[in-house]
Amino acid sequence: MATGQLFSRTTQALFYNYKQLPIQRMLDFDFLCGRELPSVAGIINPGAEGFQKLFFGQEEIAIPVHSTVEAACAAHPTADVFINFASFRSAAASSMAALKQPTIRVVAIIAEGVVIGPATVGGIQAGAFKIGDTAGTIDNIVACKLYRPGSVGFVSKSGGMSNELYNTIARVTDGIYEGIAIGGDVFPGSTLSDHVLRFNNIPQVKMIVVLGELGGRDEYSLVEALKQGKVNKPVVAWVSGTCARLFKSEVQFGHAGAKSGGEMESAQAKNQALKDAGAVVPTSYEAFETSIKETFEKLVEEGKISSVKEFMPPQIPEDLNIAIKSGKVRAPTHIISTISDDRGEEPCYAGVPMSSIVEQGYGVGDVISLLWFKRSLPRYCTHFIEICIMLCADHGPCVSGAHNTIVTARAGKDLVSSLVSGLLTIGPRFGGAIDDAARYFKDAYDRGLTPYEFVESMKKKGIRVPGIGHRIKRGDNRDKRVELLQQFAHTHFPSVKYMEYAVQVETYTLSKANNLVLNVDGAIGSLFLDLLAGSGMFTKQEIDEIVGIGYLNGLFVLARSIGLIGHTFDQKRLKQPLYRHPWEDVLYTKSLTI
Ligand code: Q5B
Repeated sequence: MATGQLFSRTTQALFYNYKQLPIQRMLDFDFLCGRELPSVAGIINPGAEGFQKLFFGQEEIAIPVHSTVEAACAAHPTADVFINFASFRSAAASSMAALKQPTIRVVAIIAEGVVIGPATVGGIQAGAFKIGDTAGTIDNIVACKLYRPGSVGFVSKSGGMSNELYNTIARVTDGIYEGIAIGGDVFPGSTLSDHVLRFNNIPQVKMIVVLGELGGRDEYSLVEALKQGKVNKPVVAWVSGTCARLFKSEVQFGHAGAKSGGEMESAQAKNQALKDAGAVVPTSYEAFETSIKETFEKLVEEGKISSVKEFMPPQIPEDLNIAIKSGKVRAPTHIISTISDDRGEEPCYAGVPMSSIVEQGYGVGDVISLLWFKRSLPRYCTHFIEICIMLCADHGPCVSGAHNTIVTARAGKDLVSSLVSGLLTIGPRFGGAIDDAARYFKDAYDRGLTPYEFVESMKKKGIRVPGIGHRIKRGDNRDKRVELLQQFAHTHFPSVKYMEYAVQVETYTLSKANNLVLNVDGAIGSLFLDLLAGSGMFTKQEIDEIVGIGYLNGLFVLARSIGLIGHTFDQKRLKQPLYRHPWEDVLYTKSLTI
């Protein structure tokens, strides 16, 4: 690299603070310029490590993430540019850490909110390397021909005005070779003359454009360099802020350093000094473009600039989200959801906003209606659902599910593991017979089978009637839960035909054995058939679908989760040790031949 050259087409940077957009813009610029090596070697994200996926053209690449500046520099010894996107709170410490690294040659501090400096929008070497968001959008970069080098070295205090000048220079010359914004702070990291002197040493730079501004004395170091003959390339310069004289009092412009101070710091005085030192200084900002144009054309006439080889930069693939937003492309979705939506101001369950659910005093039964059945059900229906949940919440520590949860909790497992261990026992014999009870009772009733025909046909098939039978309940010790559900339905349901059929089935099974009672699963299964058929809220087809899919075991799963969670907490609270089943309770035998 020539003396004074900061960047090349193989320069790589370390990027401090994970900011997806500016990093992606740097990589898009690389692709536009035909770089083979991504310009970001690594990301420093304090406290985090791993990789970040970003696009390099159409491909995705994984950029390493390091937790410290030191680790990043050690991992990427050839990355010699440090781009600091730290917050103003950590900008100083992270910049100092970078400056201490022997591998770092250039530090660009982009930190927002740094008041006295240094902070910059960045810089760009056309066709080679770009710092962060410099030069704006890809469209602007293409319009300003920054994807390939021209012959103009440009330095500016203002980052915003840099974009303006990149455009102007692209229109009236062969384009930018390198552009740097030093920032308009009182204490910039580098001066205008630092860069002009660098440009003077870069053979590809044939002319230099400088945009200063009122306030401070930085432009005078350039005046000195010009006077001392240290710059032998044409310099076109303008110091903006001439309008400050129109104000009676001191004026502070956008930059901390852009303040009208004494006469020496005025734009007029600095423009005059630059002109006297030999720079081409226009009479106004409007004439700046003409001065740049004329200076460039003179160099072309003198044969000092040969024409640039033009090429069409590749198209950067558009981000899918942006393209979708603009209506340019359509993409298939991968999931359909019809029960809830969290995209608006507040989440909705089946179209009902959360605030309505709270304001209108909805209960758990209403929420289940919305999320499972996608409709608001009459109050007696949602009340019935809530009663099912309450009655099935627990049935003591000895039932299969609770036992498993207790054993799991005592093995030291966490809440979710203990809960799931209990839930996994719910099935055709324990708690999970509601759907089958509804299916078989509905089929038998709708086909007009007598309880005798139904039970005996099941026996022939070798199937136990779901919803019938219990380990501890008997004809003379009925399940209270079943009685409570039946009482509620008798009072509130328009019809209880399925439940009455189930009771007739029970009467028959009880005649066979005293434990073949209608159990809680059978009661819920048959009564839910009555709810579906009698509420007038479901079509026949919908009822068949609900029974076919099997919604109703969900009631037991949901309800029993409450109890299983309680059993987990109980065991933990009681600090119960690991459970081991006693030997005495196991029949150890070798005589069985099964
Ligand atoms: N037999 C529940 O059986 C149980 C028969 C039957 C025709 C039947 C059994 C059964 C269907 C599934 C069902 C839900 C396994 C139950 C629940 C939640 C719980 C639990 C809790 C809670 C009980 C003795 C004789 C045999 C059998 C015959 C039995 N059931 N015949 N249809 N349904 N029911 N599950 O006591 O001639 O001697 O061979 O599978 O609805 O889980 O509290 O504990 O809240 O947690 O072990 O309430 O009924 O009876 O197997 O000794 O059978 O009766 O064929 O006849 P048992 P077994 P045989 S509620």
